[in-house]
Amino acid sequence: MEKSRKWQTVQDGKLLYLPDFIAKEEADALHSLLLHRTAWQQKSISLFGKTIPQPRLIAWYGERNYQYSGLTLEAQPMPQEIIAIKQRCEQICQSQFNSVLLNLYRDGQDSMGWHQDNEPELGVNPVIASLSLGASRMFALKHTQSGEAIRLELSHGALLVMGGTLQHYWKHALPKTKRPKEPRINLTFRTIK
Ligand SMILES: O=C(O)CCC(=O)C(=O)O
Repeated sequence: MEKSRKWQTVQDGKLLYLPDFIAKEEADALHSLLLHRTAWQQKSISLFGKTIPQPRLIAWYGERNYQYSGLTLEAQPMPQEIIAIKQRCEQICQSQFNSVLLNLYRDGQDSMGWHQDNEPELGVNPVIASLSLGASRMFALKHTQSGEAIRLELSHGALLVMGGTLQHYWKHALPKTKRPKEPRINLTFRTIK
């Protein structure tokens, strides 16, 4: 995709991709702070009648609890350094966020399966701002009807924003990789209505 500060229109949705949203030194400091200071949790989900630990660690900050995949995440107050980044994302997106999900992928075997961020409490056409810190990983999008695929390498300090009707028509995932990978932290800013 083109490296511009403008929304890119894709089939049934829009994306904004800023590979250099945060400069390296600042991204290094934020990655290290979040890695060591976050009270990371590993939740379990039910899949085909089995309870299995999610292949990643998470934390949830905001004003409200969040329910997804049968889990309830208890809201914790957002730390000041995350509020500062949230405000910069809000400026770029021209949207307000009141919550953030942090994901820690400890290595290439940690992952996120295909899903849509379409829980009713996110609103009809949610804007989701996703900041990447640490190891670069492939992010995959797939149109649910046409099968069109988009792959983006999300590197240290990159911001990807999903908007418009994208969550109605596209699934997204962070696949596992066999390549050796250092930890990656992802912050997805959202609004819980
Ligand atoms: O880690 C990522 O880039 C994806 C995160 C994601 O899909 C989500 O939190 O819904």
